[in-house]
Amino acid sequence: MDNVNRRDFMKSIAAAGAMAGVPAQAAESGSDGPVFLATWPFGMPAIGHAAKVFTQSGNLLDAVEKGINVTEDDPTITTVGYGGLPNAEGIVELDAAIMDGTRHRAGAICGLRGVKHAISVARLVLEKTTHTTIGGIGLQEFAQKMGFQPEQLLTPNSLKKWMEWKANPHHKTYWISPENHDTIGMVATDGKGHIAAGCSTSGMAWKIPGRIADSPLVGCGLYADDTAGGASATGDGDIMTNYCTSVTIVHMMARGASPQEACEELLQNMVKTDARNRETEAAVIAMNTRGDVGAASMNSKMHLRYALWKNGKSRLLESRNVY
Ligand code: SD4
Repeated sequence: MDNVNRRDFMKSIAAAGAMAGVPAQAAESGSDGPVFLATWPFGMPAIGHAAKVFTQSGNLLDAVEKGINVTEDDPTITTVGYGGLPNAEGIVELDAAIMDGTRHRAGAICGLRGVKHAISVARLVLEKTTHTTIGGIGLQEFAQKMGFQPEQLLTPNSLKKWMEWKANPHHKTYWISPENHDTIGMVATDGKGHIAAGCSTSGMAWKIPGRIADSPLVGCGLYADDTAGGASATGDGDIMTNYCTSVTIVHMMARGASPQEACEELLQNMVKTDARNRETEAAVIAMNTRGDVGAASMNSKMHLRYALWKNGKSRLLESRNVY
């Protein structure tokens, strides 16, 4: 059965189920309360904290922001915030974005230097300005105006790694290895149909200064829309940007695909358009407005494990590889 037919089939099953009062099936379906979904094992403490913030404040965007701050604070995570591996010049540059599916507005920042809470700066772009995305010198000034004090984001470990890379006469440039990528992406619902999403990354290690990939681009690294759901992406952003991964997944869900079907179809479509993408390190997560979730990775080279907080419990789950 091809994907489109399979989706129609799934939709007809879901419709029949709804008529009979049976909930539709999905990879992880059914929840009355809030649900938090995040990429990678380091998403576990992030969703735990997000759930706590949501319980205390009832504010979904606060929950996503503060949850992601936990990952940004951790110096042992070399791909996000403090301790993230730097660009080719040895400077840490952070990308982040946050999106409110209710207002259908996002705040995003690209190439932020000297502030570890990149998602919080993105949140302030959303809340305090009429812009969506800020980068360059203006971003540094904006962060300062918002009260962020400059801080050193290199740790002894990340500095050492950069010096080793720099000193190696055969060093590869602008490459990805399991060591030097992994974005925190989070999608959340309050259990009442509202969706929020956020992501934060130091991007590809040793990147050309100023390089911007998928994470801070609305529709690529993240997307949230209360009419359908939300999604986030992790992997080789130089490739994934070309597929507008997150908005594509959300639009598939709007047309009736389950989050799991949408994630898998997105990755399959990447390979249909270019067979070389079979080797791309790419993974996606998604959630619909009912709190059903899905996750898929391109292949075992970058097998995504993801964190799910649902019905009061956190679990680490395995995504499905499409190749
Ligand atoms: C980037 N997509 O900057 C990010 C990195 C990432 O898993 O997500 N890696 O390309």
